[in-house]
Amino acid sequence: MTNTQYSPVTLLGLGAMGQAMAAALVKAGVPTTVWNRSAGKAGELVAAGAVEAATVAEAVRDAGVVIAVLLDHASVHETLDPVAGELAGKQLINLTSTAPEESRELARWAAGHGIEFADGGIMAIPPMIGGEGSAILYSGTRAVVEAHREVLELFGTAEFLGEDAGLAALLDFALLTSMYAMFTGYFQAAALAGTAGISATEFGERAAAWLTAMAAGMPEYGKKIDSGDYSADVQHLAFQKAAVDAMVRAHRDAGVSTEVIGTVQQLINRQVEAGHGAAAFERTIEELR
Ligand code: FVH
Repeated sequence: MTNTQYSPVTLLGLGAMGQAMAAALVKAGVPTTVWNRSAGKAGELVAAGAVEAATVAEAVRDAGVVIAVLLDHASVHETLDPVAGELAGKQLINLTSTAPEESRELARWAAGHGIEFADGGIMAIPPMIGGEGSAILYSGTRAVVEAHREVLELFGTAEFLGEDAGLAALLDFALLTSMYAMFTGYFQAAALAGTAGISATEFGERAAAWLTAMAAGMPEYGKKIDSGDYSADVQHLAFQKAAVDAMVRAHRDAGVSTEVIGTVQQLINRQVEAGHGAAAFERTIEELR
């Protein structure tokens, strides 16, 4: 049964994420209209109380807020451009993963059509939606997020970052970058461990414990970076170079590619060659800035 305390929500896109979000809305009694490009994905949602629209125009007509959870920036335009007129005066939240500049472009597009816009970065996978640990970062027009905060909190913690529509996507992608680099580091390391007959599962358990302990040091790394003072009493870059050079040799000796650890080696080498061997490891960020 729908709950009249909520204004109607239209959700565009019923992929894995869109379905999880629509299910959370329906479960809470939010009047929910769904649309998906290809048919056959709304069955369970309709059975649970959602309304399926045949067209995007029909879907957005009576919406209090329209939420797009599509594949990418191009699919957002492909879906919304034809209904820009119908969206005028309405509120739109894009939860599709888009690069920050793409989010800003969407904000300009929306403003040009009289649409109030906020963008979001989903820090969760579909099974997490509505549960503990699910969080969504928002930026753009604060009023859009605040007007629908109660509904948005059904997906996960809703954090508003600021008026720059690209900010949520930027932080989302920064966090994802750290995750991709961490998992790729695990793949590199598991390949090395595998040459000694250690399964990726067993190594994964060890790596998870090790990385959890090490990750606690990140804010301290951040303090050093933010201070700009890269002086180091111990474990300076020349020391790190010796260790990473040995790790690269270990991979070569074992017949394993050095692509991931080799990139770390190159960054450290460039800093040492530039005369920063006595500086802290954190100075490696200067190679990336
Ligand atoms: N799934 C996840 O773990 C991640 C978590 C973090 C955030 N991402 C982003 O969320 C967006 C949606 O992801 P998804 O998991 O729902 O993705 P899919 O299951 O692949 O569904 C894609 C939907 O997009 C529709 N679609 C694709 N192209 C078009 C188009 N040109 N016009 C209209 N709709 C389009 C697709 O429709 P169909 O193929 O079923 O017809 C799906 O509804 C995404 O940005 C993630 O990066 C999820």
